Amino acid sequence: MTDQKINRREVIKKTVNSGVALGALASMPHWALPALAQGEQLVPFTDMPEDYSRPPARQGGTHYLDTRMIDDFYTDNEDFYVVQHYGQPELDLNNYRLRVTGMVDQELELSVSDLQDMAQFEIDAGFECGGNRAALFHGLIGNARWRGVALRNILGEARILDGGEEVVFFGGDIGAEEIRETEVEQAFARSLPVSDAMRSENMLAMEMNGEVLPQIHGRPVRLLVPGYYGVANVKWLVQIHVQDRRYMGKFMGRDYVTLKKETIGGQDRWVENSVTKIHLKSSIVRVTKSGSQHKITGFVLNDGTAIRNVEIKIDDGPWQEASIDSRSNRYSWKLFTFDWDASPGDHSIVSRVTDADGNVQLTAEEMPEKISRWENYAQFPRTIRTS
Ligand SMILES: Nc1nc2c(c(=O)[nH]1)N[C@H]1C(S)=C(S)[C@@H](COP(=O)(O)O)O[C@H]1N2
Ligand SMILES: [Mo]
Repeated sequence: MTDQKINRREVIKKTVNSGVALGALASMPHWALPALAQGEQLVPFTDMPEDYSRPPARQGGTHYLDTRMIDDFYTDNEDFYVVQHYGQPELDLNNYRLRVTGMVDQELELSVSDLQDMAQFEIDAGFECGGNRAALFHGLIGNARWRGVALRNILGEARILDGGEEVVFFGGDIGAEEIRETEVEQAFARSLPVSDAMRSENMLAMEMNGEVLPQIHGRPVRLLVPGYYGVANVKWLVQIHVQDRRYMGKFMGRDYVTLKKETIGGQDRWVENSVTKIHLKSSIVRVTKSGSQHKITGFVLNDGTAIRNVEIKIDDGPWQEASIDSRSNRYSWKLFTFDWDASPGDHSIVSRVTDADGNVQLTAEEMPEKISRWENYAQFPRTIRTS
């Protein structure tokens, strides 16, 4: 984390020393400057406003990042995107209890230290908000190393009873919702069928990138469901409830619901689905140059299925294979780079990812007809001017 900040300061110094755009730089805060290697420059996208930059995450608000700043495998905790729907509750950590209730043999009440005393594991996981989209240059995104307790150990301790089908995860944040002309208070909540909840990678996370889980990311504990969109990762988790039927709360049944046209057994139908597993997606986020050599960087996210390749297309050229960062692992994001011998002028560049099952990332035109803006995973052509 700190390495990167030092990096950015070093870059400011270097750039200032080389006398480039001194006035503009002096007025720019450090977070608006990309980390660059010596002699490297950021090449401007022409599809982005010239003065585009994003302030760091701060208490109380939402945050999406300037994806041109993506230069490292792990996202700084201060730059990881932030989304929530009912504010950011500050839970009293001394009196905090995670309750496990419902169709279990043994209900549980776990304090922060009870959770810390349980076996911990670590996992790299990247995710994006189900509402992430090209209009934000896909800034609702991040990748981190998480540490915490395996959800299935906790469910194992509670022992789910026969007939328990669904596990519901309640946050400590409560909002007022109007449902059929009646105002009711509801906690943010999401659910998983028992078989999905028992996956070994699901975590109750208490640390993010080696730091205590930041308050805005759900302190003291959040659920992490690797391979799923952000909405599954319930922050400020206070209760896990096992029940015998589907949970139909707002964020499962009404919001974060995609409406699209599908062919079902030969019949075209409009169908709705809750936002769950991350669709196969890649996007170019950054282009730098050193001398005349250009480097394209982008990310891939998906549900954890192995990736076959990422390809880049420049203007009307052929698809050419990019290199995938060797630190990539199953549930992390996968950063890719492509060395581009660019001729000066205006260009269109686009990436597409193919997974090991042969699924290819679709173009916007090939995407199913979709009403809601959730799950924006089409190829994202970018425009850029090289000199
Ligand atoms: N308790 C709670 N958890 C929540 C939410 C929320 O509103 N309340 N929002 C969800 C959504 S929609 C997203 S995209 C992710 C964002 O996680 P982050 O802010 O750590 O990036 O948190 C999820 N978990
Ligand atoms: Mo989200």
